[in-house]
Amino acid sequence: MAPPVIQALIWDVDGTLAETERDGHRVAFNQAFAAAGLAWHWDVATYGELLKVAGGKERIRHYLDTHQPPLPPGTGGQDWIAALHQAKNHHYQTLLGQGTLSLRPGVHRLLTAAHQAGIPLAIATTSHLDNVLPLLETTLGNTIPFVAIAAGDVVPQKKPAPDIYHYLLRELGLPAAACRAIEDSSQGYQAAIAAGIPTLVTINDYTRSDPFPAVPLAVGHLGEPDWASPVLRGHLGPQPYVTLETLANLALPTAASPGVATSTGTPSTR
Ligand code: XBP
Ligand code: MG
Repeated sequence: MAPPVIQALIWDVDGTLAETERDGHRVAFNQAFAAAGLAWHWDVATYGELLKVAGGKERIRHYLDTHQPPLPPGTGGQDWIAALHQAKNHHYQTLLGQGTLSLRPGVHRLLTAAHQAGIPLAIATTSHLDNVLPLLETTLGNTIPFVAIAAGDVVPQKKPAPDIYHYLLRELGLPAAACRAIEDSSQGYQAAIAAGIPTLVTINDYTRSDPFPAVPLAVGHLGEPDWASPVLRGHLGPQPYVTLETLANLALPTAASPGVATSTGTPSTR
C-alpha cells in the first residue's frame, strides 16, 4: 500500500532546525543580563534546567520564582521582563548575523526534498518571530519557502499546550493527520501529539533525557546519505536516514507503544 501523502511538514525551530539554545539564546540571555547590570549567569547546566519552561519571558519569570536571584529595587515586573527579553532577542539576532549557528544534520536535505516534492513547509515555534526569520535567512538564505509560520506569543499558552499547533492547522486549513511534525523536546512533542499530528523526535544534548511517552520514532539527528541517523526508537525505512517516506509512514503513538528512554546518563553538554 502506498504511504499517505504528506500535506504539510511542520518544523519546530530551536533545537530542531539548529542548536540555537546552548550557543544562541543562552549566550544572548547572559549578554542581556550583563548589559542590564544583573549579576546573573545561566551556565549550560542551569539553562538545561530552565529549558523545561518554554518561552523566553516565561523562562525569566520561572528563574525569578525558583532561584530568587538578586534584583535591583523596582524591577522584576512583567514590563521589565518583557524589556529584558527584548534586549536578549537583540543580542540573539546579532549572534545570528555573525553566522555562528548552522543547521543540524539532515535539515537542509529534508527541507529541500519536501520543497521539491511540493510538500508545503510550515513552522510552529515558541520562539519570537523576530528570532525565527533571521535564523532562516542566515542558515537557508531564504531559499526554502514556508507557507505559514506560527511563532511566539500568537497563542497565550506555549508548548506543551497544543495551541500553537491548533493555530497553525487553522492557518493551513489542514487536518492534523495529513501533516507531520518534527520536534526535539518533550514539550514540543507533547504539543504536537496533543494536536493529533504524527511527530518525529530528533533529540539533542539538552533533550536527551526528556520523557517521550510512546514515541513511535526518535532519532539522534535526521542523518545524511553518508551519515546514518542514530535510531533511538522505531524504524527509519529503507534508508539509514530520515526521508519523506519515513515521515509519510509515521503514525500517532498508541497506548500499546512503550515510551523511550533516550538517555543512558547525563547529557554531555550539561
Ligand atoms: C524554544 C523555546 C524558546 C527559545 C527562546 O522554542 O522555548 O523560548 O528558547 O525563544 P521552540 P524566545 O523549540 O518551540 O522553537 O526567547 O523568543 O521565547
Ligand atoms: Mg525545540
